[in-house]
Amino acid sequence: MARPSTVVYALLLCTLLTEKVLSNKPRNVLLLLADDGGFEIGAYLNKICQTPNIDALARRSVIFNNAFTSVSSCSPSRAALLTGTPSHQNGMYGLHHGVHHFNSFDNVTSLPNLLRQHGIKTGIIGKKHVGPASVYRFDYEQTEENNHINQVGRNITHIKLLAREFLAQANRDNKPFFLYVGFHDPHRCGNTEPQYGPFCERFGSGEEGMGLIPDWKPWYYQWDEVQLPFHIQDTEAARRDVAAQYTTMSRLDQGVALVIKELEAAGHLQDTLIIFTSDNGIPFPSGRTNLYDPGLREPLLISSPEPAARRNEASSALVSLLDIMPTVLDWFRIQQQQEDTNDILWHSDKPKSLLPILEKEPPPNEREAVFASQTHHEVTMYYPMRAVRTRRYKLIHNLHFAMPFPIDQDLYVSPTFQDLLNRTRSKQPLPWYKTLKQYYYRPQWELYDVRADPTETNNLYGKPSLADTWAELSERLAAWQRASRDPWLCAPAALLRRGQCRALDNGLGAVLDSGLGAALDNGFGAALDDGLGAAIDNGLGAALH
Ligand SMILES: *[C@@H]1O[C@H](CO)[C@@H](O)[C@H](O)[C@H]1NC(C)=O
Ligand SMILES: *[C@@H]1O[C@H](CO)[C@@H](O)[C@H](O)[C@H]1NC(C)=O
Ligand SMILES: *[C@@H]1O[C@H](CO)[C@@H](O)[C@H](O)[C@H]1NC(C)=O
Ligand SMILES: [Ca+2]
Repeated sequence: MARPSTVVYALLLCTLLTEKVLSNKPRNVLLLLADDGGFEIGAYLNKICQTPNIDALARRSVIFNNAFTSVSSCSPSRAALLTGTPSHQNGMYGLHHGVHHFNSFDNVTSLPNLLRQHGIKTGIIGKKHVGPASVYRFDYEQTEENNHINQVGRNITHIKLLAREFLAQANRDNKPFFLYVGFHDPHRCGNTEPQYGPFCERFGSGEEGMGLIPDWKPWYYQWDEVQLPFHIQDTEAARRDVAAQYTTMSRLDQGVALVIKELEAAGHLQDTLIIFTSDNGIPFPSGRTNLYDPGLREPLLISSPEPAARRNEASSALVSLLDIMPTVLDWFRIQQQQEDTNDILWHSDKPKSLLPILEKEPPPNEREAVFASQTHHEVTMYYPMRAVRTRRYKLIHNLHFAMPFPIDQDLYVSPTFQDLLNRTRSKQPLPWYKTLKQYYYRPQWELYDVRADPTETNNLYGKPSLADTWAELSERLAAWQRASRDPWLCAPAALLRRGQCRALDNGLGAVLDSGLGAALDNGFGAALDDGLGAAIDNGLGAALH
């Protein structure tokens, strides 16, 4: 009788030991970041744009259907992703490069700095677009700071060779690694290098004067066959723009395959967590720089090599790119010290590790929420907005709503936006879901039932039946702003001083004794709409010619 149980115990012991050994084996992370990438992906049900390699990654991943960036702008989104904090908390209020010159605060803790302290080798290839250098230091950096952005961000042959170099170094150093590949595709380039087409879709195509990227086989599309998102006007000019974007997606897609192949060749496909996502929405109206869903919603694929990991399964959990940092730390089993605050936050309103979702789909929860904070894109584009989104509702607070919504240079010169301007000026038919006037002038509060109204066209703010919903969401948004130390907490009705909102008596709100945005007045949106109509027609043409 003793023998079988001894065997059982021995087996158990063995299993426990193996598990212990396995759990101590090196684990790595590969983060693949698209630039302005959206859902032009087969795995996300685009039937026209061909992305066989991202689709193959999706078959080994959990496919997140409700992932959102916390800010729809390049540098702020990257800073948020690398710190787990919204842009208003880490100080990256807008773009980092050139005259925009935004940086995070010097005292911010970033993912690469934290990982390095724990003996993990960190590398970045491609677009970095954040600073200061001391806050975002990687051991290995091949970025726009020491290369031409097209070489490290779009030349996938070059990117492949750099990934090979980094992985060889990590193997030689015998260290676990975090490799961040910041593709510049499918970003526009009509503003910077129009000779390559609106999306740089001809860069390296092998056509005369375009150079060659040996590993890229471009896919070309007919303008009349593209799958047009609801927020882009249905015209030939816009469709041709989207067709160019699709061609650029083929370079991103093949680049993803090359980097994963390098990972495999270096012997790390079985011990690396692979994350694929994008920094902000697509560079079209209502996309990038907007807190509407086309600006905030991102593709997110996470592929875990763990035996128990879900594969080729969709998750409907509401997640934020702010969750990436806790996820990576959890993967490396690093405890992050949480800053102590006395603020009461809903448990789900803090960034959280997504690793549990990779094993089991959490039950659908109507209480889940994601948050967004946008302040600038370009330095001239001051248009602060804060938003909270649950599965059912989205509340956007346009803090400086009386100003026209700003347009970035990159979008402005695009064929799609030029077409909107031309048609509006010449009063041609504009098959679009908005008018330019509506696009520029937005009310202070926008409340949408995103389940019933996914295009966010029916603003329910002020509807008596939703008064409680608005009160709850605006309080929850204010609580998140307070917990994340938002300098804009009291705007636009009051001034923030020593943690208190002090009324400005500017007609935008009642006295803010509660210290919460909840006291901001209601019924304001209606008054505003009327007041602005006349000013728009006059001011618009001059400002944008
Ligand atoms: C970090 O720096 C900012 C800006 O100087 C400051 O407001 C903030 O209190 C600092 N945070 C910490 C934790 O020291
Ligand atoms: C891309 O990189 C490869 C390898 O460095 C180089 O041979 C090729 O000329 C580059 N292509 C372009 C278009 O710059
Ligand atoms: C818009 O109009 C300008 C000036 O008439 C013209 O040069 C341009 O090609 C037009 N663009 C589009 C996209 O229609
Ligand atoms: Ca971007």
